[in-house]
Amino acid sequence: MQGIWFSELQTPGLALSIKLKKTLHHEKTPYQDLAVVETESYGRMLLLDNIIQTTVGDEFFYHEMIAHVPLNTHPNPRTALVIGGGDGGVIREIIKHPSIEKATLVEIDARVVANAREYLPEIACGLDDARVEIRFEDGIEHVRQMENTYDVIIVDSTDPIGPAVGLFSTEFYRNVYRALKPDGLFVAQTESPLFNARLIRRIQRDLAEIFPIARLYLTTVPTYPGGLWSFSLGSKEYDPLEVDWKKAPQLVTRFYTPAIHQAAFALPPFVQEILEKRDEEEF
Ligand code: AG3
Repeated sequence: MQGIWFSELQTPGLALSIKLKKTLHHEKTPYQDLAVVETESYGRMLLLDNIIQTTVGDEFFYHEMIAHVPLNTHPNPRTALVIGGGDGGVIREIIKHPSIEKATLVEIDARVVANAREYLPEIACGLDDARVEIRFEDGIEHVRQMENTYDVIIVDSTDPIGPAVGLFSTEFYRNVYRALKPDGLFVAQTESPLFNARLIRRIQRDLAEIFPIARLYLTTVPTYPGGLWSFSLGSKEYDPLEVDWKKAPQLVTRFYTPAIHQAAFALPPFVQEILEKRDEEEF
């Protein structure tokens, strides 16, 4: 293959390769290795520790689905918390909701936000909205300290390795429950149904123990492992399958619609099986 290619080793036996035009920026932050590169097919791309976080070309699948599903499930979301998400993509979607009075971004690494502002303005553009507060602190600690505070909590984390491990723990989900208002709900990105079946099953079981309503939904993200991606939702009161669409705000989106919201909860049999299997039956 001619030219310079970036390959993410998505699993020990699978790589995704993208042809690069140039490297725009590279640094070691106190938390991770960070690079912004220009790709041929997807425009600019953010890498953390050589793992694709987002690209300008395909970010909308992920950011719209992680944000609008919970925000439209809540009939009147006023306060939202994003953990991680330093590129600003989730915040950009949250502030499309007219009911939102305050959106708090808790990102551990200030350099992610600074570089997104500089190199990914299409994604970071919502961060200057007057309703947005940015805090550079550990999301795990933040949630531990909060009680009865948020209508919606969204966890836009990296893969469950290194500092993000705690964001996939049972204890964290219990703290999220406490940080939510009595009718609040929570969504986390929960990786690939093809390659992280055991993780998804464990998270769904944790959420079903903690929240009255626990659901899994799917979207496609071309640059993530397997191309099919999962989100796990825990809700105290509102069911994402019972949205009153007449009352939902009109949103300008590229992927999300009410019909896609509903359809995202239709699980193919192989995903349904993930939820039903016992751990010892793991393939
Ligand atoms: N959060 C990262 C999702 C995980 C991607 N995993 C991977 N490529 N192996 C995305 C941050 C976007 N705001």
